[in-house]
Amino acid sequence: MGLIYLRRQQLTRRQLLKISGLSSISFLLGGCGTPAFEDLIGTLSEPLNQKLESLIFNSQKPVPEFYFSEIQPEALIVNSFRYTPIIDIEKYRLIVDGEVNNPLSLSMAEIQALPLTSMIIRHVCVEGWAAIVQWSGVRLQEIVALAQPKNNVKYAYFKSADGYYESWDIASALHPQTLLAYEKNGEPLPVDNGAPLRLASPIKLGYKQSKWVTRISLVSSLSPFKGYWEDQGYEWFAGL
Ligand SMILES: Nc1nc2c(c(=O)[nH]1)N[C@H]1C(S)=C(S)[C@@H](COP(=O)(O)O)O[C@H]1N2
Ligand SMILES: [Mo]
Repeated sequence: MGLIYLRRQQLTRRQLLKISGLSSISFLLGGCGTPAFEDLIGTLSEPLNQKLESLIFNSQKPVPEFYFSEIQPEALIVNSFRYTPIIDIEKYRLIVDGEVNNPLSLSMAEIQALPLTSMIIRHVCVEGWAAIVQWSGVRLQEIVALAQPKNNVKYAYFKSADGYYESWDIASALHPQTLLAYEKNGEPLPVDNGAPLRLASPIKLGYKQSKWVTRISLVSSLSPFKGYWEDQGYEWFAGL
């Protein structure tokens, strides 16, 4: 039994029902103890498959972080290849699909009910600038675990509302400091920096850190389209 399993036990039944798309109303109407209900809770409480779980626990060394006093609030330069998309927060859903047993469609309220992680890291852009930033949000591994990926999952694709796209190796996606952030430097994430939800991680270059993420697809192989900048010749792994 791993940490993921333990941490997921902290979610209340109500949260599990909400996240899995069943309201408490349908739960009441269906009645407690129906096979469907027990199946659902059984599925959601199962540990993450062994391969991905061992990735999380064995090979993921945390990157040292910075002090609060080292944050550089003016240094993060907005870098958008196109326009800033307009996203209606009420209608916004993060879709998680692909090779998973439990596809997800999560509202921001559901995402913000998950455990909050905060980190102070350096963002590095290939164009020659860097910034120490505090990001807060949910660990991507938390969301991946809820989706119950199959054993053959090797990559995560990220689709953004501005047409940007990215792909990551699954080990990097499951790193404990790879977050889906909704706060920057202690404030709600500004729209230009990717609100409502963006990737943030100290292990990858800036162009891997998709802003305005709307869909995560967990897949077993890479398509010829690996990422907006990668498809123009930039390195795919882009590790720091
Ligand atoms: N959707 C989307 N995400 C993106 C980009 C983009 O153009 N669109 N640019 C990337 C690049 S090159 C960098 S350096 C960072 C910049 O993040 P910031 O604009 O919050 O500083 O976002 C990355 N994520
Ligand atoms: Mo960048």
